[in-house]
Amino acid sequence: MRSVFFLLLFLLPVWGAHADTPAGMSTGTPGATPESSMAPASAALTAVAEMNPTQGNTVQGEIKFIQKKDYLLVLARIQGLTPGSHPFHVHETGDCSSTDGSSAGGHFKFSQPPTSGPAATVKDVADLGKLTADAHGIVKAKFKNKILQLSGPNSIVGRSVVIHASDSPARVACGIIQTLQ
Ligand SMILES: [Cu+2]
Repeated sequence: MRSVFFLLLFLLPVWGAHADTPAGMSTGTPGATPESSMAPASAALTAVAEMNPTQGNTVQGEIKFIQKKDYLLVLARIQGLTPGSHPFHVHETGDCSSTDGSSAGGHFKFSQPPTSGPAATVKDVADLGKLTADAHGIVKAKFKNKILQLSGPNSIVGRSVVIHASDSPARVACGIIQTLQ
């Protein structure tokens, strides 16, 4: 009898605590449900190219693409470059299997070129800008790109990013653009 009393003394606060937790959570649930149902949609608007070196190079890092309302935010974190300025582009084929990066093909082009807006007057829509590596070969940079998109007929998802040498068109790194799930 006495042991039952002690057992109750022990369990009651535990039950109490457990009873509080679901009640507390259920008050948060109505707000949490729309947020979690939005998560997959917002995740689809972010893509990453994991950059790997071509043969004879040590370039590594990632290029992240985040779709904002009016532009595509491009975040680059790359190491192993030679110091200086490196052009980088979206290339048409999502294939980095060749040792020299040539499998990525030529520059990405719109399959449905727009006739108006900023993209209509740009000569090379594949141009992402230049990565300027410091003395340690490191770049952390961000770019606002008003031309490229992660959805629609001209989406760059499934294409590749190629980083070039600073002094030649040689391809020093390649990565396939993939959406984050
Ligand atoms: Cu290129």
